[in-house]
Amino acid sequence: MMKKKVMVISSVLLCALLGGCISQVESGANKELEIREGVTATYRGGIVVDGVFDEWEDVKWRWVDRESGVLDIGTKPLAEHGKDLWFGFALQCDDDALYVAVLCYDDALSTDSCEPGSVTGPTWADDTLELFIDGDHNKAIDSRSKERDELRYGGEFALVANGAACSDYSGYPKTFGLDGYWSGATKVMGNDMDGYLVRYEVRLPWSVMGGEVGPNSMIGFNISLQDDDDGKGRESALYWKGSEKWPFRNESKFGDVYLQPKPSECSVLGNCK
Ligand SMILES: [Ca+2]
Ligand SMILES: [Ca+2]
Ligand SMILES: [Ca+2]
Ligand SMILES: [Ca+2]
Repeated sequence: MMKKKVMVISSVLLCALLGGCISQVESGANKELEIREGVTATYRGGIVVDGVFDEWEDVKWRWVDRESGVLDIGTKPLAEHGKDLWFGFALQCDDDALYVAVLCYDDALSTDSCEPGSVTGPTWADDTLELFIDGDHNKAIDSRSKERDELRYGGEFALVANGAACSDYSGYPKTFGLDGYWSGATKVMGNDMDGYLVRYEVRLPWSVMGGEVGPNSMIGFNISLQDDDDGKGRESALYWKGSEKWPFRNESKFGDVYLQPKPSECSVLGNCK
């Protein structure tokens, strides 16, 4: 019952926030199909990374809550009332980059551990979006081996609700906002319903995935929200997919994402989905 309630709330909020209803709200019944078939990042030009979701109204959103997602077993369970934390996300791409839009509902906003504008710091200790890329799609069991050889194909890219960032656990540390590397924007909205909505919009160019992927290829992808509700460290970490232990480093449990080519090139390539 609680899950249904959350889904209804999320649909209503999106209608209000985006100025139009996002039609394809993912339900638990579709989850198995999604896992089997993977996810497509649809091709779209002209995405502006500004925390405004004009470009995300007609794409498929996926929803993750305490029932459908995976909790990092090293963190506290989310509260049962359903208002602790949940999020939705969508993926698009163009010739140069993967774009991620995230809408997160959280009952208590906390960003005390990272200074706005910083590009290295304990981002996991705040309300933070984390994106994980397996750019060579080899599904490594431990992407954080001390040799760091997996990280040149991606790794972790974290963006705090206040705009602080960290990519120290990727192959591209301290590159947030630099030309040719990754970027992102956030918007925190109101405390209606006794909570907050945070929009995250992130651009991850192929260069931070090793430079060998792009439209018409597959990557491994995962996403999490860290939830700090009372300052200092986080309480919970909720993932789209993953192993319960170390979901941030086991690529074999990530989701599969197909990067759609420009539609006009599909007939030439012959294998577009
Ligand atoms: Ca935008
Ligand atoms: Ca919370
Ligand atoms: Ca929080
Ligand atoms: Ca904190």
